[in-house]
Amino acid sequence: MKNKIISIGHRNPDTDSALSAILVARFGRKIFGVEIEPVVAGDVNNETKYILEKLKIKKPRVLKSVKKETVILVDTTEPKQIIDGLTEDNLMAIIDHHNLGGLKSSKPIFTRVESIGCTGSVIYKILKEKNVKIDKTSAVLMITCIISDTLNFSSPTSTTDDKKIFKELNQIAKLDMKKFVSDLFFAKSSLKGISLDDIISKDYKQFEMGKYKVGIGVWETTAPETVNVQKDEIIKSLGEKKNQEKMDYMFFAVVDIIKNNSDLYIIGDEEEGLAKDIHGYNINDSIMFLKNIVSRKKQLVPPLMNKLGK
Ligand SMILES: [Mn+2]
Repeated sequence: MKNKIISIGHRNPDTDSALSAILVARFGRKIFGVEIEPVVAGDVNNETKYILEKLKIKKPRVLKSVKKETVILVDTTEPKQIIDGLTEDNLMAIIDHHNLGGLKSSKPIFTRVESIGCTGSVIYKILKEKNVKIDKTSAVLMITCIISDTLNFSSPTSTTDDKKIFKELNQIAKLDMKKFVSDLFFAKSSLKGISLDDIISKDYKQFEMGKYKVGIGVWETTAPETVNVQKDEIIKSLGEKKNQEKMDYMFFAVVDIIKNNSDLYIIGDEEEGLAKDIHGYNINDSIMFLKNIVSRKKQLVPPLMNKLGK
């Protein structure tokens, strides 16, 4: 029997990551000519839960490590963010919208990485090229990827292509966007069932920058104060996480998705030096306010890599 084929995104899956795995599986026959099971590399967040319940889609199974499965990887190529057990031998395809993260392959594989707002938009382009008809539920899933990852087109990661794709998709989905975005962002910000540890780790990514290991967590919310009231405990936990994971630097940003600013938590002297060097702002009570900064990928990671190495 041939190995089972799965689609999966990065650890600590965000909405684009989880829904892209689902979309790839929904169109598995059309894109790859095979049956695919969508899985996630960790529990999905409240925003993802909300949209899956709304669309009556089953939550994907959580997979802790890859054994014999053949893998279609979505929304990352960064080895540090990939599920355990994934090697070049079981990698079949990559669909992503991040910087190339150093994955290798011994044989040619399907690879589609674009500089665009979300993996959902990349999947849309592939479907369009193949003349695949898109059903209403899939259109809503792709719209959700776009809105969630580009923060309703306000992040600098958002492109004109995402806007165009969104318009085409909403001719199928016919969503009342004002209500849709407000409900989605409400779910994104929800702290229901979320522990302090979840706040830090739900959207946390590790990076290798030169010889340094850097951890960056993000919490996107319409109400930063709901997280900032827990700042002292969060900073304490971030310090512990930094030690446990042997990180050289550990950052955490509370992103205000209405005003499009961030509160960057400064947990120690190393982080303070680096953040001041890069952004040049003062720090008040362990927070550096970053005006018009909302994107880890485009605004936090690149200047860190310029300082520390790629
Ligand atoms: Mn993404």
